[in-house]
Amino acid sequence: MESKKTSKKLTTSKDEQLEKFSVDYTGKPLTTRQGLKVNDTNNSLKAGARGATLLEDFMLREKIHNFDHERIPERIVHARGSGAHGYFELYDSIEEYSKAGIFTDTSRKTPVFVRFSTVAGSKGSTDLARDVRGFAVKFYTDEGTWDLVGNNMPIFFIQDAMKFPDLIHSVKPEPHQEIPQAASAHDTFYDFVSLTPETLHNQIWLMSDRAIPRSFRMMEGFSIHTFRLINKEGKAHFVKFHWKPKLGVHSVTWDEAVKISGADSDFHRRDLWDAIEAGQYPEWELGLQIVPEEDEHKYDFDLLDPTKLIPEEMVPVKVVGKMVLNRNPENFFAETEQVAFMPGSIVPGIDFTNDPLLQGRLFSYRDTQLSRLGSHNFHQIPINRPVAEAQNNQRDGHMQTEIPKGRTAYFPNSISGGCPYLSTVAEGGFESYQERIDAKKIRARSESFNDHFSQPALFYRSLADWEKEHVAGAYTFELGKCEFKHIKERMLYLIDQIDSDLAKKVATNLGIEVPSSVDMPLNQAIGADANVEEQQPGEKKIYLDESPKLSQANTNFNSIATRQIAVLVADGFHMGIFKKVKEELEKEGAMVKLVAAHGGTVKCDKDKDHKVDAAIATTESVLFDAVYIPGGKKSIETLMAQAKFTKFVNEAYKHCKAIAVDGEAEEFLKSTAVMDISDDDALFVNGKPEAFIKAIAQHRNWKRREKAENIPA
Ligand code: HDE
Repeated sequence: MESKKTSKKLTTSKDEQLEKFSVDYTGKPLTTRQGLKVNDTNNSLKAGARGATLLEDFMLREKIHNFDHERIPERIVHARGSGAHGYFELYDSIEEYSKAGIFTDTSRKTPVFVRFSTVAGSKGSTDLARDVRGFAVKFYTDEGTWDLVGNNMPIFFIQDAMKFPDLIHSVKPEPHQEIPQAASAHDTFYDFVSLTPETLHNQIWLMSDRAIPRSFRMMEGFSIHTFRLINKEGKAHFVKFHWKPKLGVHSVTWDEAVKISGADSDFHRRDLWDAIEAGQYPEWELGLQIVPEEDEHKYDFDLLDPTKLIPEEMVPVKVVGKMVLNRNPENFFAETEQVAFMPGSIVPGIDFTNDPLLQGRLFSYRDTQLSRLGSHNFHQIPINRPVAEAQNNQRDGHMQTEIPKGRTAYFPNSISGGCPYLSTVAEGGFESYQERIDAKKIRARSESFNDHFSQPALFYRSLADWEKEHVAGAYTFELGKCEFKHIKERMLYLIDQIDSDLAKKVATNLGIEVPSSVDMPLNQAIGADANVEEQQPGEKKIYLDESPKLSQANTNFNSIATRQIAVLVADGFHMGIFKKVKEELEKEGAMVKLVAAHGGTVKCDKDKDHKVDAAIATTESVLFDAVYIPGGKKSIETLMAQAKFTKFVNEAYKHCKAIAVDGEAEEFLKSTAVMDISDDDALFVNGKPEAFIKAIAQHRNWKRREKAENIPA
């Protein structure tokens, strides 16, 4: 018999539901799938010890049969992901906008399951690819499941679902050789992008630091699409959803991303898992940008166009609640892999708009689960079960695991008393928003979607200098990987429309000129009979000089919680000051890790053993946020004798991280490539822990970047 598992704290109704499906084999005998006890699972049944294996061996057949079918197709996009359980709480009712229980009942703790993902790479690809990140939240509400399936960037590449297969085919590995994996830096992607100017906005976000987050816990999330909120009176407001991370929005540099991919390609997955295991639960606030229906045409862009954001300076984000992730999955496959998100899952009080990208998604997600999960009964898989009661006359099919009672599976019926019965709107029955539609059936794009340059330009203008440099570096890397000159030139031509300086910088790095005109067969991107003149990518408008909220320079810098601090030590390290520094760092929630010359334990100057978290041979500086080196003559001599410690410090310096040293460690610091110890806000020699903490909270000292850039680490 399988026993129930009770080790984890169950905080939500979904946790309790999942617990009923959990099994724990501790203290149980091994059996076949039929419950037969097994006495040998190492040898097959043979005719003699060296003899042929017998067909009779049902145990061998069962074991191999199961193994043969273990894998399921990975997601066509967002294959690589990591999930966690948690809950959502509302601060104040917003019943004036929405009648949804989740937005009106402040006493609820709505269970959630969240899956973060990269888009292009396969299931086993690196977490640190330059890519958009998926941010999919399943709310198990009392009125049914609501899936808010968003990304960490507020806009998308294309305006119409019809183009999605083309976009994805262009970014996925090229079909002839299946190269490159989890990378957009190749010809087919830029061929498509450069022929499809609507992609430029998301494309420039992809070149920014947003595409290489420090952690899933330090990313924003966005619905991208405009949705509707509907109140009790049936009045609608447009809404865009935002997730704001409590820890702020932070990224790594491209040089780190490349190195982390080798040092720990599970970096984001591990980070999320470890933070939750340590009780440092990640939190986001849910914010809404609400626009009255009357204001639909008030803006210089179309609210239905998913390549446009509403600058927060124009419509502020109203924070309404918070989400906390407090439990890791018990089993990756059963939960994170089998979870099925569908933007079509909504609840009364929330509704769609005619955003043509959203409309296509409403079909795709249900459809794709069939090839991934194998049966339309995927909603019965424990992670996909609603917490709200679900009953209807949809029946049978592969892997039906429920036993519906009774004689009827149709509606209306009298034999079952009309059950399951219909609900009125007042009782919670879903009613679609009664949007007036009076239009011709036409395969076309709205002219109001035409402006492709204003918002990428606004984004670029709003970035800090160091962020702009990163964008130029990213374009250089990505276009530098393209083989076709005409593709690079077409890209430069388009970048030039966004910002001429940026285009010039990239062109210089690529060793080519920014062209003044290019061959741009726009009717390929629009339609054979389209009036290309009318469908030009549009004049650049300046409706806002800058949108400071778009820059990571203006995020939260108030916490070092969960930051990883490497302490470089060898036998004989000075315990005195280190003890105080460690206490101060841990008080602020940082994770202090001893990185030593060898594994096992290391002795301090008080001759006490301290557990080593990582031997220098097994770790890299890019996996940490800051470095501290305590004094101790013997310890420092050992560190200085091993080149990898020097490399560790050089890299931390190169990546503009905070470094603090005490006592004899000053000598070590001087022997590294670190420059101008006195003139750096994030370098401390015999300094105060408070100053070190403040510098770590700043994430990076970008003022150092010019000096640090040329360090050969
Ligand atoms: Fe998706 N997308 N998508 N997407 N998407 C999928 O659904 C699709 C789009 C997003 O962690 C697939 O279950 C189409 C926008 C996330 O399980 C698939 C279009 C946004 C995830 C699919 C889009 C997203 C997916 C693959 C254009 C941000 C991962 C497996 C019309 C708002 C969910 C699956 C998870 C996954 C289709 C565009 C976000 C094939 C057709 C825009 C976060 O159904």
